[in-house]
Amino acid sequence: KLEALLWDVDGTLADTERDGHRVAFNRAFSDAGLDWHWDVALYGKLLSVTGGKERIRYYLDTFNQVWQRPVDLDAFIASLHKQKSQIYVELMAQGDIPLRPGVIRLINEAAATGIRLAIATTTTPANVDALLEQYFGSEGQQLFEVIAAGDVVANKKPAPDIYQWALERLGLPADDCVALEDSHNGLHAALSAGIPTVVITLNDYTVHEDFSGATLVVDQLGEPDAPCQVIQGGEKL
Ligand code: XBP
Ligand code: MG
Repeated sequence: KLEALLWDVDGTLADTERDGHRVAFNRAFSDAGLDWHWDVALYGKLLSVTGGKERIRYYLDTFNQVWQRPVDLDAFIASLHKQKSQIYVELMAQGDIPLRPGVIRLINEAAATGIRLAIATTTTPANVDALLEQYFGSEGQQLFEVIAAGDVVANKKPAPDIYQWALERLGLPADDCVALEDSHNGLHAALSAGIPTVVITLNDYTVHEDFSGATLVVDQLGEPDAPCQVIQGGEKL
């Protein structure tokens, strides 16, 4: 029996990356007097590493080796990322980051039938709070019983840690749950934790990734007047 849905945030609950996280990173760079700019194409490559602080480090290691690093690079990245997170929260509150189609409907339907809801994401907890506040108001925090986010685990997706953390707090075995994901990294994390996974491909950055192992792949969650298209799987449902 399906007991709980575990939601990824970035790309799954909302269209956060290109006009949200990417814009916030670039503004933080400019605020810090850096001449770095992550265009849409470069950001696609950087998305192979999850987590904002980890992504900045990956950018320096791979795409900007000439930049003169400060002695305490960890502290520098942490403060840059703090500024980025503040900007992201502002963008969310301005309504610049839209939810994916069908998300509200599925969340409400699940809650109405007693299916428990959780979040499992690599993003910063404050970003999740801002999203819940923006789209669900004061009820957002109650809607999701467990919010697993950011640095609560040492290893981010594609490691299974964040899903294992969420399962422990829900007190459920993996096969009583379904994870909802939009990326190969996210799918890998959920499957490594043993959770059957539905992938929603409505993300230009991840649509061409390998989703083998997913229970079901659909283009979007859909609405009654605009149903989803099944891309892969579904036989087991
Ligand atoms: C999403 C991410 C996140 C955000 C940045 O991956 O990689 O790291 O891009 O968030 P997923 P922070 O959807 O698989 O969870 O800057 O807050 O770390
Ligand atoms: Mg995602």
